[in-house]
Amino acid sequence: MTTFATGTTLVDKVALQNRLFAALSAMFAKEVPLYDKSLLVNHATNRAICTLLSKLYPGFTMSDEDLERTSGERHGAIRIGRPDEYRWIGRLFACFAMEPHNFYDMTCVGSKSQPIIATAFRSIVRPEHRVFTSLLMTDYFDPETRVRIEEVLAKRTVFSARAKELIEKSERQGGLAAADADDLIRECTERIFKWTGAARGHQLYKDLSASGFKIAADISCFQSHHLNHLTPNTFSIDLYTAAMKHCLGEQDATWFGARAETVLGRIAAETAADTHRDSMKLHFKHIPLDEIAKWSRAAMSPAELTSLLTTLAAQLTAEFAKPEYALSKLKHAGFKDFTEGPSEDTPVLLRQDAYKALTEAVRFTEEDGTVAETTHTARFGEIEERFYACTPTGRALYDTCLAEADAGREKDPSLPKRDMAAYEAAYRAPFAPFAKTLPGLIGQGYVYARYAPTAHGIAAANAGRALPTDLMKLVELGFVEYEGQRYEDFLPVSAAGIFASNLQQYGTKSTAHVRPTYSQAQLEEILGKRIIDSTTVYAGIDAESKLDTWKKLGLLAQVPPAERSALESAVSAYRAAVGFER
Ligand code: OOG
Ligand code: NI
Repeated sequence: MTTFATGTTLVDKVALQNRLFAALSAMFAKEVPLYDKSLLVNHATNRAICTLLSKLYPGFTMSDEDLERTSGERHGAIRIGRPDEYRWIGRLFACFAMEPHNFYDMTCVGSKSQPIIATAFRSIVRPEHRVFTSLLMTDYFDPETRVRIEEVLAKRTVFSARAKELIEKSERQGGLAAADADDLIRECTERIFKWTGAARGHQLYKDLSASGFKIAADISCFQSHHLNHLTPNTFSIDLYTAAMKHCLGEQDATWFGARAETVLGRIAAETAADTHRDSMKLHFKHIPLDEIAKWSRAAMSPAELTSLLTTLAAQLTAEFAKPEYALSKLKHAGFKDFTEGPSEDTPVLLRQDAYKALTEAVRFTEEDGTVAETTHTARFGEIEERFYACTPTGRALYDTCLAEADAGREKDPSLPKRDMAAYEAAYRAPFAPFAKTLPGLIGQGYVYARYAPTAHGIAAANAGRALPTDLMKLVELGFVEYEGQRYEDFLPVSAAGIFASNLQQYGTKSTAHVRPTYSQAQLEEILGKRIIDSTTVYAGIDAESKLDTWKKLGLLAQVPPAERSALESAVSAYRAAVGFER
């Protein structure tokens, strides 16, 4: 809480962000019953993972409240039509401490291109929520189509006068008092992001769809910036997707039980190595690092472990037999066959999957009073699991491995359905160059981390003990603690794939006389603010934590000057990127 000069108490913006996303989730659950049910499935599978871990690490517990907090984060996707709307959206998110990160140019991702440029709004450090925000570029089209799109878009008012007034007030005061904050959240859930099914410009909708521009139809003809999807976080995407396929009636209980045992077995196998704590830090971000460091792995014979896995898988199968998980009774279009992103054993970036877009009722009302009742298929149900943020070298390697893995998958797209084990083995192979543990990935220079001296380390330094500068050696000695930085952004190629598969529409080509090109500066101009490059932030946090750790352990003078000055430059770049005045 900040007390404003006049005595008004302002609500903390991050707390407000958490409330906004809880409210959006409740809104979306009412709009889309299948989303609501998918949260139940996610809760059950996350709970099962926690039960397994509590058996493996006596002392590990997770209350329902903690489970809700830890798995409660979300990312949404919205698609905007007009630059002025886009600027208001940027100002709106700033009221919730969310700033634009990265420029995604979807007009040049090869065969998956779309007439879209985008950024994602999120908090700068340790974000919990994010919104991928697209802008339709009307100059991608021939002049006649462009005018038609702009005419339809010109007629809508997404931001009410009250919403604008609240945003301006927040900017003036540096935040909002409780009652105003409630009002702004209400504007979000009852208007700005709400799905109404009300549309305008049916002829344009039909023409755009017929010419392969379904994405433009989706953006131009609706009356709000409705959420296209709202993606929760899972502790195990493999367990969740198996559960969804089972609950949607695509796979039977026997298949699910066996798959659950395999997936839980992999997690249990990982816990045998000490490095498993690193993935606990990644997934359970509300638990302090020193708490995680205290748990020790229970002694368990192979037979005991097998029996534990069988029991847990059977319990979960029984849970999903309850009527509330009969997702197959709801209208749906099935679940995707395979998960996007790295292989199951490679903890980098993120893995995503989804139930396919639903067909929903829409009513077009024209100015002359003509009404057309029809349907629209765009909103889908994504899930994700996040891993470590890559350095540019790690990212380049990922792109190469992914291209090879994708090519392999395309040769036999039905393999995951027929033989999951064979498919997983084939998909793992191209990612072999990546180490599978955090220390391995750090050693390869592929991911970013964050370091801090322990009390033990400071005591050793104060006692004048000679210490090495090698951070991982210091970790082994117990003098430094560390964690991997989680990847908090998006993957444009996956995003383009998501657009394509959900709109049943593949890449588009510009119909303008001269194909326009787009730049980050152009989107910054539209937003009226700079877009933060997230790699600069990950690199800066990594560098700052290294320098700070060495400093506190009295080791800075021993760091080679070239290394030290490279780290100092990374820190200055980071400060410059996040320290600008808004
Ligand atoms: C946005 C797609 C991007 C993701 O997870 O990559 C996205 C959209 O469908 O509008 O959400
Ligand atoms: Ni998404």
